[in-house]
Amino acid sequence: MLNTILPEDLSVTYGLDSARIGSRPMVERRLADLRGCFADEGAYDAALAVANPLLYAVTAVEPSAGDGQLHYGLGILYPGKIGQEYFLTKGHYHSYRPAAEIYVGLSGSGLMLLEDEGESRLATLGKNSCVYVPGHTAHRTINTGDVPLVYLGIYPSNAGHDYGAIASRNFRKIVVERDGAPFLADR
Ligand code: S6P
Ligand code: ZN
Repeated sequence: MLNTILPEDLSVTYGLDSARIGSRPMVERRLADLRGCFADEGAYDAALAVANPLLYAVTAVEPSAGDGQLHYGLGILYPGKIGQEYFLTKGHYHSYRPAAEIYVGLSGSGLMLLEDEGESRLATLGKNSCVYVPGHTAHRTINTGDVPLVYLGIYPSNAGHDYGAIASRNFRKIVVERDGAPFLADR
């Protein structure tokens, strides 16, 4: 097994400022890619009429597939708000629903919104904090600070991403700034 792993996948060096790993491609999500995610559609359209900023980017490291193997993504989520709602990731279930994930916060400060069919919960993610995302749980990352939130998400190689399920029902809760602090509100 070991001899099937490329040297560049065995150890990587990353930058906290850009979350880049060398010249590896990053999946980039701009404001226009997040239509339907933010609750305040008027504020979304107004912001998009002015600019289409980069909200987040992820570099995936996928050394090997197969039973027992792990993949990880290095993500950077920039600070900002649409209306009162903080910048966020699209969010997803794993296609293989039992697949859990561990998020390791590297820098910045934020939250993860976790939802299953019955419950919505917030968990702190940032420098010095980790989040365990159980299987069968939709997860979204939210930057509540004023600097980029950088994190690793480590998941089984067979997890896959299901964006459709969450795009059709959306998260039931939103995280907005209220009285200068993050607040979990109904959508
Ligand atoms: C993958 C893991 C992360 C996300 C990243 C971007 O399972 O949860 O690497 O892909 O945070 O979020 P999203 O919802 O656009 O994939
Ligand atoms: Zn995930």
